[in-house]
Amino acid sequence: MSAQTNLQKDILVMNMDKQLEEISLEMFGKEAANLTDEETYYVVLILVKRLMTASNTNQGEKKIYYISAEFLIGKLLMNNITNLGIYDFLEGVLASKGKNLAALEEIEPEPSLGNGGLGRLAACFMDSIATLGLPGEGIGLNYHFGLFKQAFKDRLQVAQKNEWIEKNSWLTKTGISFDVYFGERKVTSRLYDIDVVGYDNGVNKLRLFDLESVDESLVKEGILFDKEQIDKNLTLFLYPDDSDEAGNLLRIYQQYFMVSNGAQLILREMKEKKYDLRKLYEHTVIQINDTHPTLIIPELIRILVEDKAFTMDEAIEVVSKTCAYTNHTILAEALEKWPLRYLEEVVPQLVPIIKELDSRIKARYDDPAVQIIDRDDRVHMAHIDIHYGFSVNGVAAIHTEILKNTELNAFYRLYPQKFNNKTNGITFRRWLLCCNRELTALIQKNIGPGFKKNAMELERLLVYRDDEALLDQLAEIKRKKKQELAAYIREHEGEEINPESIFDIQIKRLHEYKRQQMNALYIIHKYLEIKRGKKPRTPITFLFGAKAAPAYVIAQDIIHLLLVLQEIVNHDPQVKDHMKVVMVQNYNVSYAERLIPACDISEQISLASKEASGTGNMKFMLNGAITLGTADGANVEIHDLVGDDNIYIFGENAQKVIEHYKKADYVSKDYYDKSPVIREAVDFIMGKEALAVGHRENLERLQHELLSKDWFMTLLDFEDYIAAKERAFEDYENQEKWRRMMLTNIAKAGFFSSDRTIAEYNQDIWKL
Ligand code: 26Q
Repeated sequence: MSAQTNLQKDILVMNMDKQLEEISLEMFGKEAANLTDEETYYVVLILVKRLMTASNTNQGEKKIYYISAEFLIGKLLMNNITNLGIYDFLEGVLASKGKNLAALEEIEPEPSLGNGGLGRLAACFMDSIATLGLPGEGIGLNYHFGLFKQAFKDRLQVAQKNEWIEKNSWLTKTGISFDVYFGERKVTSRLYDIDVVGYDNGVNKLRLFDLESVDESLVKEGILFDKEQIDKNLTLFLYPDDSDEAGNLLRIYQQYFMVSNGAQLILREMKEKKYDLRKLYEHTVIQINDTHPTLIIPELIRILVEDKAFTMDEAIEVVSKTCAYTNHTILAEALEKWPLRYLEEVVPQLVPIIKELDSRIKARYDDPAVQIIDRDDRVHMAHIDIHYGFSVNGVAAIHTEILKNTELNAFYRLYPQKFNNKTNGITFRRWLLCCNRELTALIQKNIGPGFKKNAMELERLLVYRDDEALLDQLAEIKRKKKQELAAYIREHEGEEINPESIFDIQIKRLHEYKRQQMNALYIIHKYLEIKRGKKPRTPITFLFGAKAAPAYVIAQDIIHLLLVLQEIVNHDPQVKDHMKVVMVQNYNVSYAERLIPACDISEQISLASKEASGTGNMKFMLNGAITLGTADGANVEIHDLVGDDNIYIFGENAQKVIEHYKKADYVSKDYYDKSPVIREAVDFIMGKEALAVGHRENLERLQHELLSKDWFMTLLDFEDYIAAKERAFEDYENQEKWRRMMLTNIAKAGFFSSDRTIAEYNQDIWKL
């Protein structure tokens, strides 16, 4: 928009009042002032959609297609009106009709088209691609019930379907539809678009494919449905339970459905623009988000060979110059390896291509570590991406180093030039401007509005390090956000928390490597200390939010332990005024937007080497929370930026951890035997207080896991973790020091803007 003015959009904005009245009359037959809040939301939705349609589309000779199984976009109203620059104006227009803009947000349903970091990253990237004015589209699936909605019953997680699609939503049905073949079996797709508007810039599209014949009534109870009826179920859920073969096959059906549609969409546009397919890579770059969309590589090769008369050599060359791969994990179990037999069943047409890709590698290299089809006939998806893509990137400096030196070392030696790092980022529009308007205003008052487009300008806050007035205002905003969160939690969780207490927060996917169980052990430790009379000077509130994959048994047990602790601690008359524990239900993007601005201590405690990057850590820092974390993922870069005095780093480092795995010399039981502090906390899991409120089966399994295996080395770091937390709580008492730490963290967060990340992707990989 900077160059051309968005004339059409401007006219619509000028006529906003008239527009509102028109839509109101059309939809509900009444004047805007007489609408209910709910009706007002739908009127505003239509209005904002029209504004976005009237905005310029980012265009150019080359386009980035970001293909991903997840786009965790969150609610869109506030974000869209912020990016359109009409927040204040719309708020005023609505106020003149007696309506409150903020109240409308509660009405919007949250799509759950993602699970965690990887999906939220894709959403932040869409925002930054549009904001930088780059031509780009996201390609994904329109899951009707998304990831499940979480509730707690009997202190256990129960999964329900999340119905987010309504008659009027951000989705726009298009006329585009493709045939997708699973062998002889044909299904038909339908494309829906969601407009993504950049901050003070043009619009891009998120392309979500749906199954034309999808049947929501297939879902009977909770999230149960017939996994075999793929012509009805393909786009019902993200990550359907994959504990059995049918569930695994369904995931491959979904993946192929996504890439077949994506490939057809891309080639259709090449044709429309009359571009030469042999120059595909001059007009298209496909960023493959983890291995879930990997099949787009053999699919494009297949189409070029079968339909477009390319030789196999030519097709491979063109596709390899078009595709780039991002790795988000080093966990072996998260790297997809599909039995060849599954692919033969779902997409037999790709099997000859995959075999050809594999045999070319086998002819060139003997090393079994780099083969695509292994001895057990399993297809290693990441290996396809690395051999037949032109770029491989990790998502934080330490992660990329581990990939190069350890996990993917055999590949790094073959293709050193393909490897590069792109440290993750977050969009400051959602994670500062929208979720913390008070902090945004304070920053703007002191350093001007430049930081909204150039995040590095936040560093100018550093001159206020000793400015007491500003530090007080910062603390006042934090207090307000804590009060707001406390009120929300009272209403939604029925728990009373003290806004004057320290808010210590861990919110992320439930996984053993993220070590929510270590935090739980600390809570037990603290609880027992308080019982013995050692009370914290300032009370502490421990907050959690996490969903666990339904088939991940130990993760369910960890949730159970946290809920058991919540029950015990919050009802103990000796303890409840000194500490509280709350695990919120159905943690999602909207909840994160309330939790993060209210946080004092940000828990980033993964076992070093295991968290590729983390992005919650960046959101907390930007909102003035102090990180308590291991030297893992982007924590390392946060540490480098803020220095030793503004972060709490603890635990074994990544190199040492990797050595423990190599030597297989970590024995959790030894730590338990040696340390009374550890013993006491671990014993508590099966003690009489816990068993009085919890289920023996879950608690016993979890305790047994910790003592007999503890694959992610909880007990290794536990004592150091206690020490680091005590240091943090003690520093909190020195409010002058604490506030300065807050300011420093905010000031140094600019590097983690996803605008910076996307600029790097563009400069090094996409070259748009
Ligand atoms: C794989 C196989 C079978 C079923 C499911 C999966 C699967 C599903 C989701 C594997 C991985 C995911 C999601 C991973 C994820 O969210 N990774 C996170 O990505 C972030 C963005 O780069 C990082 O910041 C986090 O460190 C990383 O955990």
